Amino acid sequence: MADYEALKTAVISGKVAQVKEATQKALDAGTNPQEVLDQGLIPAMDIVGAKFSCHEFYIPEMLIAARAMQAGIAILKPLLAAQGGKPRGKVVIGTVKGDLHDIGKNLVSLMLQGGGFEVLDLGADVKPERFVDAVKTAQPHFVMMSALLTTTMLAMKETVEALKAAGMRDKVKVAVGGAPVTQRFCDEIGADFYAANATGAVTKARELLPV
Ligand code: B1M
Repeated sequence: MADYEALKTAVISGKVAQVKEATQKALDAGTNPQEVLDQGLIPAMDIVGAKFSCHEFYIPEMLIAARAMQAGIAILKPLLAAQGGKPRGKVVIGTVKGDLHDIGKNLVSLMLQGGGFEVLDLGADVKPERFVDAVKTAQPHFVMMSALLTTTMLAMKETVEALKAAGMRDKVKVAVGGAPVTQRFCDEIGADFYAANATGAVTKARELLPV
């Protein structure tokens, strides 16, 4: 059985070697990689966020925990991506302008690849014009934006406006997500769909793909 408490403690305290060991142990015990992610690595980052909110953690601790989490994700990555197969559709993805949080976006990207999508990942702090250029050149079915800060959510609206101004809005479905993003915000800015998590993003993208 997977020891999620050990895994969470290792992430929270930023112990890379212990995260690798606990992740590998869980897999060796036959645990599904998705479960290791959902019950070990992701909840650990929620605890880190709570500690940051109550000033128990500061930026360095958040960074150290993020690095430890990424060590666990690196082990899960080939297993999560393995379900892939022939590309079903193309996605341009990025974290919006002014926002450096990329762990959630990377997970969405990874799960999309696992779900059979071809993904062009623009990274973090992506300006609206870069999204527009990528939509013009790559001609994806979807452009997906991630934001983790209430302040940077507004860059999602700017990007939708930039797509409209470039005459590209009706050429692509726009999807938004990230902790502060809601369905209501999605509707307000005229995006096509909101997903609360990586699995939701894959499911909705599949539903909307032309057959
Ligand atoms: Co920052 N940070 N951070 N941070 N950080 C938060 C987001 C915060 C909630 C912490 C807190 O106060 N409790 C808070 C935001 C408050 C707010 O705006 N409401 C915050 C703050 C304030 C800041 C700074 C401003 C701190 C400062 O400098 N004073 C600063 C901003 C820097 C910047 O971006 N310009 C900052 C910096 C950082 C680090 C660099 C230290 C680091 C990021 C490292 C990295 O990403 N490479 C960091 C971290 C690690 C966090 C927390 C602790 C964890 C984020 C994370 O990786 N979660 C976070 C607290 C928290 O979220 N609990 C926090 C795990 C990840 C798997 O979840 O990203 O939500 P998440 O992604 C999920 C879903 O949201 C969804 O699917 C993912 C997987 O299921 N999803 C999508 C995400 N994108 C999607 C796109 C889609 C669909 C679904 O498209 C369709």
